[in-house]
Amino acid sequence: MGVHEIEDAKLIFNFGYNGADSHPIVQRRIVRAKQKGATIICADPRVTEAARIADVHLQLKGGTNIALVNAMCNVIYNEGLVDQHFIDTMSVDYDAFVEIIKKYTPEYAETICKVPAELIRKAARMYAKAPSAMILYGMGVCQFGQAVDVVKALGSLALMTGNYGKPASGIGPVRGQNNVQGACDMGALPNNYPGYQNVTNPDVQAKFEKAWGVKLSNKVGVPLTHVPQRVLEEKDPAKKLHAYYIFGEDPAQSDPDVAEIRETLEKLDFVIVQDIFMNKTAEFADVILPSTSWNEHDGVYSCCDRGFQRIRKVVEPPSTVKTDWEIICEISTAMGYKMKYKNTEEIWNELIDLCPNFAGATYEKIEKYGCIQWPCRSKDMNDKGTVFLHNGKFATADGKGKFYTAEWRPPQELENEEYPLSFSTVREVGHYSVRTMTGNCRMLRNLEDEPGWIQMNPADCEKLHIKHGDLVKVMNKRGWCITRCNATERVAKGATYMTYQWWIGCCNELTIGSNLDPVSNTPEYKYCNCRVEKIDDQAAAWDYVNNEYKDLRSRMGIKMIGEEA
Ligand SMILES: Nc1nc2c(c(=O)[nH]1)N[C@H]1C(S)=C(S)[C@@H](COP(=O)(O)OP(=O)(O)OC[C@H]3O[C@@H](n4cnc5c(=O)[nH]c(N)nc54)[C@H](O)[C@@H]3O)O[C@H]1N2
Ligand SMILES: Nc1nc2c(c(=O)[nH]1)N[C@H]1C(S)=C(S)[C@@H](COP(=O)(O)OP(=O)(O)OC[C@H]3O[C@@H](n4cnc5c(=O)[nH]c(N)nc54)[C@H](O)[C@@H]3O)O[C@H]1N2
Ligand SMILES: [Mo]
Repeated sequence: MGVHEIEDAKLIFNFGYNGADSHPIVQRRIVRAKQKGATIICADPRVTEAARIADVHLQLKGGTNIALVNAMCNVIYNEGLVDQHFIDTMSVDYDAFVEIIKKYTPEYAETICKVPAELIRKAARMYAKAPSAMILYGMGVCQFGQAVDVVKALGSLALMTGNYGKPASGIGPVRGQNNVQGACDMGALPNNYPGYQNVTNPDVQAKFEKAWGVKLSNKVGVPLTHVPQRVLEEKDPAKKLHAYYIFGEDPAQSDPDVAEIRETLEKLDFVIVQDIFMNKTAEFADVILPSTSWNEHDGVYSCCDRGFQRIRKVVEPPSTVKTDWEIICEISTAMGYKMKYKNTEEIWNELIDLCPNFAGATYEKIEKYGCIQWPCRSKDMNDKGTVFLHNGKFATADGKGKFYTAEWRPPQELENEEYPLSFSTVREVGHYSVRTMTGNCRMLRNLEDEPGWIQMNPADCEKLHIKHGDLVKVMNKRGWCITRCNATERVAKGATYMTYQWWIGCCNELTIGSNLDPVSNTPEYKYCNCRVEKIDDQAAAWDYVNNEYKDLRSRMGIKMIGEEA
């Protein structure tokens, strides 16, 4: 499917995704769908903008996604709302799936999710009866120790109602960053070459060895979130990591449990950071390589709908700064493998020649059509690629959709007496991820600045005798930070939310790094516990925040107009 189809959806099931803050342009299409008469169901523990305009808001307790999805499937099954023909002809493993969902009656799910059983029934009936329904999901699904299970369960919900292979249906991961899909497509994963060709497949290995004239390893690499363990705990010398080449990533700010990350970066023998700005991680680097930013180089991005799009250089970079690909070529050459390309098109042509699913996506065609959605296998100018991945049959080996769900597993760290609140982390509209880019922009800093906010229910604030805007200390057994209290009815009692953009109000001092999804290795950013403490001396706390911020910026060499470094 394509992102534009959202506008034509008859029903949107918006699940753990807050487009209004994360992707305002996508959210505009959701609003337009609503204006055109679409029904909207939103599953989110907060009253997000999507929840506000929804016909049904399933305000579940954080960390209970699969219980809710199973219960919706249970209702659809028990009330005979399934698409039996689709199930019979297009799927496998339905019986095993039914065995699991049987237990998840809406009443049982209510005890876990805290969503009234009748509301679950209402949402399930709406979803199943819609002429076509589209699921959009985001980090409220992915950032849990149980994440991939939920994605598959949502896929099964679409499967049992025949919601595939037609316009404005299916299940859409609204991929996070503009080019995160591209990073995966290009093989920036521990287990794949470009084009999702597995490193353990001998034929694939032989193909790349021949193309590059080298001997390649058939071992899967290390996922980002395994790095601390490989540095701090690994006993096997063959597996222990000694060096870390980091580019386009700021783990000291964006990885969970940053105290552990700092220890990891300190213990490593050698750290290279390649970035367009100074960041927290660069403070630990032995070598810093400055590179050009998105408007200073050419390239190709993939959108979340598998569409390749060109980006073009519009600004001449300073003469001392190279593009990321030139730096990689020079390092590679210095290490003994002569890597040389004239331009990005030459790199792209080599890539598409080695990836059958991308083979037809030439620069010429991307240029002509604006966007080519892979798979695009032929160079024929009329082949514009594939809009519907699962059209007529599924893109699996047997052409069938595979039913799957699992029992609910609670998050690893729950609220307790010492840390009575749940703690979750999300995004905000005015700042981007580790804030190097938006934090260096005066206009955006005027909009919102350190030390960020913690969203709390007003009843919890009252109990703690704190007011909206007060600085508070947020802590758990891993760490603490200082931030401002945002008293808001948008969050339920007992739950708190911070955005992960802030350097001083740094929520990743608290997040948990040890509960990874077993398949995706994504950490449980969306759930751990915390305690919020009132700060009596507000003036001293503001001094602390301002001094820490000033210190950090001066170490990073950030200087704003009209400001001393
Ligand atoms: N302005 C801005 N835009 C961004 C970014 C940014 O930093 N700033 N980051 C980009 C990136 S990297 C990404 S990945 C995307 C992410 O975009 P989103 O997927 O929208 O990410 P989040 O805001 O982290 O989480 C989405 C929602 O999940 C909800 N949630 C929390 N726990 C649960 C739960 O247990 N169940 C359910 N169903 N929902 C839950 C939260 O309340 C939140 O509203 O945004 C991208 N866009
Ligand atoms: N608590 C909490 N933590 C989270 C999340 C959460 O929801 N909660 N979300 C997680 C998610 S989904 C993501 S994607 C990560 C994002 O976290 P990161 O990937 O660490 O953050 P970004 O801000 O996307 O950018 C990383 C670095 O890339 C640099 N950069 C930008 N453009 C270029 C370029 O062209 N070349 C080079 N070499 N560098 C460049 C930026 O200056 C920045 O220092 O954060 C994760 N961390
Ligand atoms: Mo992301």
